[in-house]
Amino acid sequence: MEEERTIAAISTPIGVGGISVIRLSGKNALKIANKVFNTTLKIEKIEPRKMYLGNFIAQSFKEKCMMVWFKAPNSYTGEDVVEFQCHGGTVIANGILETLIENGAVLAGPGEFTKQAFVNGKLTLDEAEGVMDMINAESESEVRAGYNLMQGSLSKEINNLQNELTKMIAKIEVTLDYPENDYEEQTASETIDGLQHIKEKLEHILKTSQTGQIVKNGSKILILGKPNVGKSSLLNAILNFERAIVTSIKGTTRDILEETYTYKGVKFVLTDTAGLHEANDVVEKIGIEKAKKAVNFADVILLVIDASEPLTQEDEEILELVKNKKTIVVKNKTDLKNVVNLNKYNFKHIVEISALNGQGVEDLKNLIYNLVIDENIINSNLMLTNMRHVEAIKKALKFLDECLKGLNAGITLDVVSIDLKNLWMALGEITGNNNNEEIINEIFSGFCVGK
Ligand SMILES: Nc1nc2c(ncn2[C@@H]2O[C@H](COP(=O)(O)OP(=O)(O)O)[C@@H](O)[C@H]2O)c(=O)[nH]1
Ligand SMILES: [Mg+2]
Repeated sequence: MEEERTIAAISTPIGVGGISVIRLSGKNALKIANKVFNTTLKIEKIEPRKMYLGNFIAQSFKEKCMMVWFKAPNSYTGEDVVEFQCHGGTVIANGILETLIENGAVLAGPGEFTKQAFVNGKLTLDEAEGVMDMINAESESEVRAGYNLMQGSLSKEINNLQNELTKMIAKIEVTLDYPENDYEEQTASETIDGLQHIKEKLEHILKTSQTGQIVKNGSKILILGKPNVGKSSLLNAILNFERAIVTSIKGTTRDILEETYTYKGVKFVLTDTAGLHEANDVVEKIGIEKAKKAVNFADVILLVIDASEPLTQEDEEILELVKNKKTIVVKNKTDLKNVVNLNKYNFKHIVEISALNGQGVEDLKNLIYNLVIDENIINSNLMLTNMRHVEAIKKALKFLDECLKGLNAGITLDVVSIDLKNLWMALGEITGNNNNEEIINEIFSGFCVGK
């Protein structure tokens, strides 16, 4: 029977380590544990949230380990949960898991503990996604964003907006269904004001998604320039290790080279390219074509020029290629001379560095960060990092605009009410709260129509 299902899985990475954790969740968690785990206390005496030392009797070995019971509903999943902390080791953890399955548990599917938490109302959908984001985070800013999501920063906001809508819809429905009662009517202008307020909130949330996407996927930084200006040297200087081969021979970097680094807790994906020039070598030519294409996907372009020499035609062509992109012109080799003249160009960001001795590289990293990251957003507790949420908010805004358009054109509230419900549902997609029944309940509880 579905409700009897008790799931089990190893919750720590498989491998050799100090400890492994095996988790059981479901109605029979304690019953199953009791069959395989011996401790000095009888099962009836075991208290929740206390650690017990005992012997786990696996099929082919015994293991001295700890057990803890989280009593429903006060557990991660909302069901009875039992966790075993055993010695870390593939055979031990697998043996314990197999024994649990042998004794009535079933193997948990991916994310099933968290899914169960959602089903039991412990987490909203977006909060569950926050848990996953934290686990998969590759930078500190991603961890912070995941934590905020998990803590309900988005779901609280969305719930508030849904509640505002619920009240509007309820008032409209009451006015329509019980016209003989003189309840205070929801007017069109009231609805417009209410919707404007929701629109502002949603647009404000949506605005955070640009920074959010960078936090989630990393910011793409592309190094461009003619051969031998020091592109690969710059990549190495930014990464702080010798990743790319640097020589004085033109065409040393023939393909695209991609590496990540973090700065102030944000992930950056840095790409070194083959120098842009007329190449005869086929491999180098392909590298150059790739570099030109990459221009379109970069968040910031670092255009490297050799400060110790006047600009050449090759430089000028590349400057032309990126003039409408978010570009930082990097004047390299300033340890030699600084003779290059950029007066006839209108670049806003010009940084002088020496990739050889590292001078100016920190300032450059800071400038890159400031160009892609809005600190107000990254430090606030609400930032959209998940495309599913972005799409749901865009969808909601579409319905909202439909409502406003209708209302401004004088369409009656009963017709508009359909789009209002669609808007409510689109918001509910974010949290998993899109059960229409709630609106119905609200109508009757909030307004007490009588009889
Ligand atoms: N003096 C000086 N030489 C540099 C600097 N950066 C790079 N170089 C030299 O310029 C040459 C080409 O460098 P590389 O990074 O391979 O250039 P790329 O072809 O643009 O990738 C090498 O001999 C480097 O040592 C710098 O800041 N100062
Ligand atoms: Mg190179």
